[in-house]
Amino acid sequence: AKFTALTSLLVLSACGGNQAAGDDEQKSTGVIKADIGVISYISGPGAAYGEAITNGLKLALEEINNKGEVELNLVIEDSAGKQDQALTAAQKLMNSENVTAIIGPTLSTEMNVVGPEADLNGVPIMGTSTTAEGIPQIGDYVFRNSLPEALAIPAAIDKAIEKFDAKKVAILYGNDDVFTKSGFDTMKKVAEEKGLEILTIETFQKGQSDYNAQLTKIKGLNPDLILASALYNEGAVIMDQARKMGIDVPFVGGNGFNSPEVIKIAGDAADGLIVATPWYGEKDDQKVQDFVSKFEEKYGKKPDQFAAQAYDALYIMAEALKNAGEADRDALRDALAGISGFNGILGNFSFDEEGDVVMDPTVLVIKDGAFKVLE
Ligand code: 1QQ
Repeated sequence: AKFTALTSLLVLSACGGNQAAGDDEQKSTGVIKADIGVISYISGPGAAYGEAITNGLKLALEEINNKGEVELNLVIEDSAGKQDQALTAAQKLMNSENVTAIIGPTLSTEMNVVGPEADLNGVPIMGTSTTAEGIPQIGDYVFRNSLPEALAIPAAIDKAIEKFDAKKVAILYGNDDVFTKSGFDTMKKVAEEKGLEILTIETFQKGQSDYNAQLTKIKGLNPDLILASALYNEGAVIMDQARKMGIDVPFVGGNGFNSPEVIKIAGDAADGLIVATPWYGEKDDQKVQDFVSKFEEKYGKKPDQFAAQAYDALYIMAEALKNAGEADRDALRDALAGISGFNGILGNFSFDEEGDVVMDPTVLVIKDGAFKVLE
């Protein structure tokens, strides 16, 4: 009902051939075939997020196609972490008649512009790493399977208060990104609710390399904890500079910090970082361990949260396609909305009525250069 002239054209051209071709194929083979578009941050400063995501998707793709119930094909586009490039990629994918749904984009900042377009065009879209407030609420066609900051941050802060008897905090956040701003909003809200004293709120921008001014001020105020809302490249540099200045209190970060890149960039300085995540690779669970060993065999490194979330996402997509019974965008949207009690490597997963995630996080801390459960 709310289609603009331009988007209706897109929808018409996108749906025409697709339905007919899909029906023929299904009749002859019984197997539902679909192209899944992927928009991922695979070049630029945050490329490790997109690399992990596309690796997780490709591993799931092999397994799913081997089972033979559905036959998926990934059409992968790079967004470079940029809104305009993500939107161009989305338009290309939406115009392709064989693309039944889109996975991605990587950043909430990107989803904020891509999600409304996909929704208008009636193309189901599912973020696997978009964690800002309000993403699934963009529209009926917009989903995510990533643990939102609104669930991750309270869990991490609670644990940090309990472990370190924290009373005073400093907050540091990127004020030019949808995800880092949203993470900050949650941090501030939780700090206030928990009766923590907020000593100062400092900001930075993407690509910033010198945090001396912010960290000098924070050091002088002597907080018990630093709450930092950042993507890994800025977050790791902040921790490195903080430790060099003699700031040794724990940091609490959001989803952006939950990447092995933080340890790679910051080294020992990453010790004392607390995050909450739905993914823990050491979990004593056969499904998790099978995934970890297959991933390691294929890519020569352990999977991180972003790989794990993407892997589950393609399984959720495949499950929804089976339930939809055809490679049709509207049927797939309805089937996605109906996914409930899906048992993946991230545990038991359901969407709530707004397409948001229902899941329990685990709190981890970096110690001696590795993520460990914070007991
Ligand atoms: C977001 C995020 C980032 C950490 C994804 C890489 O959670 O942008 O929502």
